[in-house]
Amino acid sequence: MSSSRLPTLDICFSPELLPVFNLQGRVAVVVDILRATSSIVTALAQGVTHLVPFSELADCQAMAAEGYLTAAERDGQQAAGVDLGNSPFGYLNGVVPVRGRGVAITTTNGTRALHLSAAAEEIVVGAFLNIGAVAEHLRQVGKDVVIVCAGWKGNFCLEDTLFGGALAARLQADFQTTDSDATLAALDLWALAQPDPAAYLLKSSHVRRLNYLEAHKDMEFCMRQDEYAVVPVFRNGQIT
Ligand code: 3SL
Repeated sequence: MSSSRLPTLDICFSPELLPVFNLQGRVAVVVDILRATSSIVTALAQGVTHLVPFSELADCQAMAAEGYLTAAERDGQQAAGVDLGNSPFGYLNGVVPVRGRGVAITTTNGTRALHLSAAAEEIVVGAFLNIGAVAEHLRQVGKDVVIVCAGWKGNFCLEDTLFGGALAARLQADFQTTDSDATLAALDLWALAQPDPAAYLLKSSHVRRLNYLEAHKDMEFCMRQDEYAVVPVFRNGQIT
């Protein structure tokens, strides 16, 4: 009798829960829909050569001396003394030419989640903008997957969980998605958010935070699916 089994797909709702996950031998899909991973995906799709994620603002700022563009967000706003904030439109509006440049980046939650996923066999950067490309990559790799939601300052958030549900829905035929209550809950949330997930997300705390910061158009952009085919991978300190 064959012992083949489908690879598993689990969801870690917050980086604070990572200690109860074993990432060894697994692919981590790190997601911060609003807005770090959406911006990273956009940056690479617009010709940025690579990004270097930092936890500390000062370390990110110091990379300007090495010829890097610097991108930094704290509490939703662009930090002082850097070239870019955390809006994907920073890579699209042409104000700062980005093609062919390396970017040093630090954000409140997204870059932290990337570093905390270091034990994984591979760390993939996921967003709605590249969800189809990420799904296809995971099918090809065929290993167990943990979706790591960046959340907000350690808390659960709706937008990253919605992404987890959307990715699980796309992979249901190829992955075991019914063993984990977290995955089941995310699938249910994704179903509940239909037919208009962006409209559903209007109730989330981070969208209210971004509305206050007049970044509503960022939210609408970050909820677009399959805009880009890039599959960014974080290895050896760089996202390429
Ligand atoms: O925390 C983060 O990593 C950011 O994505 C937050 S914000 O969307 O820029 O406010």
